[in-house]
Amino acid sequence: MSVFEAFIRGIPKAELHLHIEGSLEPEQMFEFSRRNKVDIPFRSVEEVRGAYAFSNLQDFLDIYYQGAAVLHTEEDFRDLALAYFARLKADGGVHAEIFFDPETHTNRGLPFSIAVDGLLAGMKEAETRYGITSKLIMCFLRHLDEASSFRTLQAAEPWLHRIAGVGLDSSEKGHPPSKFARVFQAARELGLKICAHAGEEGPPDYVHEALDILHVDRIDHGNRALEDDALTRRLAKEGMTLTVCPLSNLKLCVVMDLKDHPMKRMLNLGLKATCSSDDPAYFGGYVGDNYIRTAEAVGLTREDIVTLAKNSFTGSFLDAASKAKHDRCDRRPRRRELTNEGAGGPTALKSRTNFIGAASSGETVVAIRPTGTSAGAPRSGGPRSQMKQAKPSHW
Ligand code: ES4
Ligand code: ZN
Repeated sequence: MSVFEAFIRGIPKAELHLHIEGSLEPEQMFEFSRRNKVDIPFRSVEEVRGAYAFSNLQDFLDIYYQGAAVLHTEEDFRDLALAYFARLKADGGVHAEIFFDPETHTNRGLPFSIAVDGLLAGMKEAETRYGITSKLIMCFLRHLDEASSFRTLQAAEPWLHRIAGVGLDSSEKGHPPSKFARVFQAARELGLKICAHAGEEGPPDYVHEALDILHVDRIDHGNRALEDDALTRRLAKEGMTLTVCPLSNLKLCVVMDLKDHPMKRMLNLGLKATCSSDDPAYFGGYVGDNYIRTAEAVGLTREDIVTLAKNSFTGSFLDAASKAKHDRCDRRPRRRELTNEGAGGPTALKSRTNFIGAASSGETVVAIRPTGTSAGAPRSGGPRSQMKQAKPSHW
């Protein structure tokens, strides 16, 4: 491992764009299919991986929904989440805000509680085991109708104190944010944070709609906003966080070569970009790989890496005190890392150990021990404590 790679993997970071169903590795697909006696149309892990060749988002989604069908029990969702958090830990992750797609599961007959309770159990265990804090974001599938999203919001009511926000995902083209204006308004009235996939495959207009109609707190992807200069300037001026996913963009042919990825351009334009993995089991890499491969491809500097890591906290849904704690982290590389740029071998590995070990030894570069809000802790006060009164008329 090179020194630069060790620096990237060691820097404390949050992952803000991760579909937990997209962390289902082929090995787990077989394990859960055996456990639940569900047939899958593959005979080996290699065959599954061989099927992961996509020309666009829809190609991927067809296989992704099929994969998610092996998840049946709370234990499956808990195990899935825990396996993801273990990988995040290895990549220097200290916080994650994870998406799940309730309709993917309720539409095949699972009660709403199975996915949400299983995931919350995994999130709680990850905090105990790995010190990783997390938040849960419930996504509406945009290829379904508005009524389905309202049913989902209603089904989520008993869990809303443990759900940080709502998102919008699935097939983008032909399903603009405006289709979900009313359900997002209802979610906002309930005090939920708002994000939406926009400008992944869809036009810049969808990013405008996400801002002006859904009133998003974050844009997921946002790549195609760069086609509109005024929109780009607006996103930069408003400090809107974009959760950018380079290996996803490559695998889904949003970019044809990682060298063409706009991450560097986004940072140079002053956009508040972050780096995430989206569906790592399908796209060939977790968050660390996304940072490293993008850095290599487009020439991200250490300063860019620090900016991405900082943006991942400032753009998170953590409260101000937790953000401040993460912000106090000193991310300066140690002298040896500066002088050994690009070098690999034993020195690099030693350097990584020092970086991570710095938390307890008080050295210059500190790996944060997070103390943020517990994933499962119920909240008091705030708009959602008046949830019942605030229930929207569409329910
Ligand atoms: C997704 Cl990459 C991507 N885009 C839109 N929706 C999704 N759901 C899971 N992965
Ligand atoms: Zn996504």
